[in-house]
Amino acid sequence: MALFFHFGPNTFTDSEWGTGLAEPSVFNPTRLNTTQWVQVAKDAGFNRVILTAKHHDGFCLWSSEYTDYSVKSSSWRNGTGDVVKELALSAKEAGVDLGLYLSPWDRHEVSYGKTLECNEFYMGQMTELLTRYGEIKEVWLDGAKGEGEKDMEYFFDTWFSLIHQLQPGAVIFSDAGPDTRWIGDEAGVAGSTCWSLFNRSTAKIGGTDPLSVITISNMRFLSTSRPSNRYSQGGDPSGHDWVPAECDVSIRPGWFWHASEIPKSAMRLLDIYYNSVGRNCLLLLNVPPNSSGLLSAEDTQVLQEFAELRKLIFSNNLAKNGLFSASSTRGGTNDSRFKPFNVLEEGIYTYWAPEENQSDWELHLDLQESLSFNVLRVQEPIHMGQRIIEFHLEIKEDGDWKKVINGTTVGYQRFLQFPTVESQHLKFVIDKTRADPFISFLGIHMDKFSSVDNKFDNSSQLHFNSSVVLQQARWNHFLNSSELLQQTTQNHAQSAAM
Ligand code: FUL
Repeated sequence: MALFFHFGPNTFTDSEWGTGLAEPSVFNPTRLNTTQWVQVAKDAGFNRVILTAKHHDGFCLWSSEYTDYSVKSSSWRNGTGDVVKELALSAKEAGVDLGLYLSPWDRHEVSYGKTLECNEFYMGQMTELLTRYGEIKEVWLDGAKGEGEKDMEYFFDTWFSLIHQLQPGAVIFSDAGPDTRWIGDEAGVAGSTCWSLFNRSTAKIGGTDPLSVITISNMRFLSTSRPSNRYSQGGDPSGHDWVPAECDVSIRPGWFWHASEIPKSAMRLLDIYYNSVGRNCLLLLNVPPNSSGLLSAEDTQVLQEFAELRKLIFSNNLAKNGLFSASSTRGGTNDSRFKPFNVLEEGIYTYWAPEENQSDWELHLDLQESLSFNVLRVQEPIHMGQRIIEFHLEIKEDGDWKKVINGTTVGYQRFLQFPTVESQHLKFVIDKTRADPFISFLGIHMDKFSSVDNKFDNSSQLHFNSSVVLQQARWNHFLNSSELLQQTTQNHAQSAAM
């Protein structure tokens, strides 16, 4: 998971897509503290941060030699400041990865629209960013631009070669990869079938966004959502390229900070987590720094609660004392390399493998006592590809096997929620696979917070896909903040006592 920081003149002018005409002097974050940004990320369990080094307005958060439209023309630190540098230092000190977003669409730059000139300008700025600030782990770019904007060609392949040449370890994000792809929506929701396999040639980077105006909390701004893309959401089991998806979503309605907006609740973030991280994706959560240059207290509070929820649910694997057996084990039951018990070890490098050429693939689990649970967590050792197409979970109830939930695709990590069940015996069955299936992790968990039982009842299902406000109201109904805080405090007290 990574935190996204949208920051720049828009933060001070209450806008989303800046026109590129805002005076540089508007940029004046008097208390800017990138160490706080990184610490918040780290404390909430995010190990990467990505900054909008330049958004569509063209204002550079570093001092670029290719334009004066940057921090050097602002009054912030008398024009000597460099946000990218400060963030790079804070991230390095904290051991958190750094990524940078350099928008190709530049509404300030006069060469925008002149293909050769503008591509050179973009590559010049990219070179500055990738040679001045140490190791960059991700480069983020998109093809977004407003309707009626000047036409020009972006030399994507040349850019990608330059990036890989200057930063061989950097992952490049765009609508079509090459290394990680946009999931196709800005809600943080992946397809319930989600392959890392993909055909890059089938996807297109960008297009023209409709400049629709939406009203939230009496504030009007441009909708930044792009048309949804089902191909990106699901990936492609026959795809030739390995391009895992990244789900970008903002903690607030807008990408930039606006005084009038409030963050989503921790319960909403948990739901997003199930639908992104729990569906084989990276989650890129935007938490916009405010006009003081800090992450706002209400956002950091929600992030802490979100981290606490994940800990309460996922730190206790109910399968940990279980006895595992399998339909078959490669090398026989005495071969410890592929034994079913390996699925209890965290990570992807130890795994259960069945004998070759089987048609049944089952993992049996005896919990040694009857337990209640409502979440399944599965991982595949993806260094050997993504293989599983369909699977299901069964429990033994009154002597009979009963199906609890069906799923499609696992990949790096898959979470499945279902109404709470109680049993001592479970069977994880792989129904369809592209090649011999392997399982590297299997967890059984109890989520007491999502009220998933209500999620599965028809009346509440009606509301489930509705607006943030409705969802928030719904979550608040099940768990209000003070209840969660109480739980959090109790938990801290318990760990302190241990
Ligand atoms: C989009 C942009 O238009 C938005 O402003 C935002 O930066 C989002 C993450 O990507 O393409």
